[in-house]
Amino acid sequence: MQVPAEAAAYHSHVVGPNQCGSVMVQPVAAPVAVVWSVVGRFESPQAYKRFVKSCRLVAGDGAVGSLRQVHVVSGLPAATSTERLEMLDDEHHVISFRVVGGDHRLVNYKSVTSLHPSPAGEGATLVVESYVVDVPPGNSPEETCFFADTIVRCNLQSLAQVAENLARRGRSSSPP
Ligand code: A8S
Repeated sequence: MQVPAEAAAYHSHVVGPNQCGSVMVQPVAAPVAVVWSVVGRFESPQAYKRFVKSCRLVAGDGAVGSLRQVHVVSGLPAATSTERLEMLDDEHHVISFRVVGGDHRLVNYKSVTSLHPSPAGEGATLVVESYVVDVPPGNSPEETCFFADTIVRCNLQSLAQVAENLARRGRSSSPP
């Protein structure tokens, strides 16, 4: 799916010689404000990220520069990840974090997620997520991106489900 023009500026990463990256777009049948209520909370990635078991802030109060420690579910080649909030724009609905530690292979992973009103119609959103990451020794760029793409794709689908459920609940409980 095509990246909306207004999203391009947020997702033009510099990809170094030993890095890889990609951009993904996820349509969501829920308004931007509802999707943002799920995505825009740095301290609660477990609200939609399937592989996150738990998370707590280890520095800061949720503003830019805060650090979170994520514990990953078992079965993955990782247990924890320490992540720094790089950008949080409540007005334009953009959030970005960088992986600064942990016991996994996605070194220097940096991601940006932005929300855009969908041209498909009122109350729908396009979520654009991009990342860059170092290619670890022993892996190819293709393998590295395949691994990260799989996780991000899964997170985006889960985000769509969570936001769509919230939007449905909101509609049914609002007065006629
Ligand atoms: C995100 C995106 C990714 C998270 C990856 C790609 C990760 O949390 C998992 C397994 C790993 O091996 C790396 O938006 C890491 O969270 C699920 C721990 C970083």
